[in-house]
Amino acid sequence: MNKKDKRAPAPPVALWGVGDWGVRTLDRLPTVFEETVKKVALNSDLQSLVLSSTPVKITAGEKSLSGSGTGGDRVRGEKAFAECRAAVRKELSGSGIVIVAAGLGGGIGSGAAPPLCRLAAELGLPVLALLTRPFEFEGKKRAANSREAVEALTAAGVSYLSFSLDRMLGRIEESAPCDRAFEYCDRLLDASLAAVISYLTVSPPLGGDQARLRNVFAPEGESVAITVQCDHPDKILASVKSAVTQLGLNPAELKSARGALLCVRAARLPTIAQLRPALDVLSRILGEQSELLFTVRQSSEPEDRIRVDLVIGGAEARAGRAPSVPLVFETGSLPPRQGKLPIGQEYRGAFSDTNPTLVDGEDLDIPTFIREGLNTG
Ligand SMILES: Nc1nc2c(ncn2[C@@H]2O[C@H](COP(=O)(O)OP(=O)(O)OP(=O)(O)O)[C@@H](O)[C@H]2O)c(=O)[nH]1
Ligand SMILES: [Mg+2]
Repeated sequence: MNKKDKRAPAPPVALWGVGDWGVRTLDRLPTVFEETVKKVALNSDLQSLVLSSTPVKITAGEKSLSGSGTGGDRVRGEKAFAECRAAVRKELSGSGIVIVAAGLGGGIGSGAAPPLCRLAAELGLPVLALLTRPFEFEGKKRAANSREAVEALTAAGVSYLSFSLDRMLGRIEESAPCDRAFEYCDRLLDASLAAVISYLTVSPPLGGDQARLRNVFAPEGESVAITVQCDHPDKILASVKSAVTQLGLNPAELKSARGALLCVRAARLPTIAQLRPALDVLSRILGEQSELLFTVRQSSEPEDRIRVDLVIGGAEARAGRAPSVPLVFETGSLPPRQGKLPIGQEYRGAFSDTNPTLVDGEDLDIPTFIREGLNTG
């Protein structure tokens, strides 16, 4: 065995945060992933890198940008990446699967994420990207940056989950304060990322199959995600139904989605009997060609807090806001009488077992709107 062989093996996942949002996402990653994820922050903005707790940081565009942002210029972002390409290559070598997280719309995220993914692929590394597309209210320039970046990634054959922030925002009331809107989106995105990493870092058969996960990450279409919680493993089925309801996808969209990833986080792992009905429901509403993946993760939370994350990949793209579904906010304590929506809490949808679902005497577990396509938005 030579010296090189004695090194500790690389963590199975290399998570790259690109641009300001990407770097902040790294910092929010739950500590439970510390040993299985190598984090790398890539940004041109020195302030963002200095503030980040991520141990490995690469400054893009040291010469051309001197530590500042790109000012939303995608071409500058691409050039900045070219300047640090050698450092990136060095950091990538020997990696496990590479996940690139970037908020598209700005200059670095949109300009550097595509060449980073391409470089990783050239090095023979499996690559997945987790991307957000900007809110419509951020303007046309950011929309164009995002569109061009998505086109570049698609052309390079990169598998990605691409979340429309507008679509996510459609789920919360218009009266929600702006900062809370971003925060709400971040919670869903963080949960999606954690679900993906959980799946990748759990041994088969409960995860770890990169090729199957790639089936959910589509080189086209949109991703949608939802997080719900319940207080007993017997309620996982109801939670999954609630999650599906809140996704706001109509039956045709669900059938044509590329795939779904369900992640259950609980202090005590659920039994097959508790999990299977939920998977059966998903299996029935997804199409024959859709991938259905699930994983379970032990969490240090109280026994009565079971979290269910559902991520759908490759759904049909929709313009603008998704239709709102009425939300009932689940609160640990009484909500304040006035002020902000308790967006920091997890959500419960309108669906419950008491909703009318009796049509045709079949598929009784599926909410009415899923069966009848009423929610075509
Ligand atoms: N959900 C969420 N999205 C964000 C947040 N900050 C930025 N974004 C989204 O990410 C996009 C890119 O923003 P940044 O990451 O700040 O941009 P950047 O890649 O650093 O680009 P430049 O600073 O222009 O070089 C924005 O257009 C938003 O759509 C946030 O805190 N939460
Ligand atoms: Mg920036």
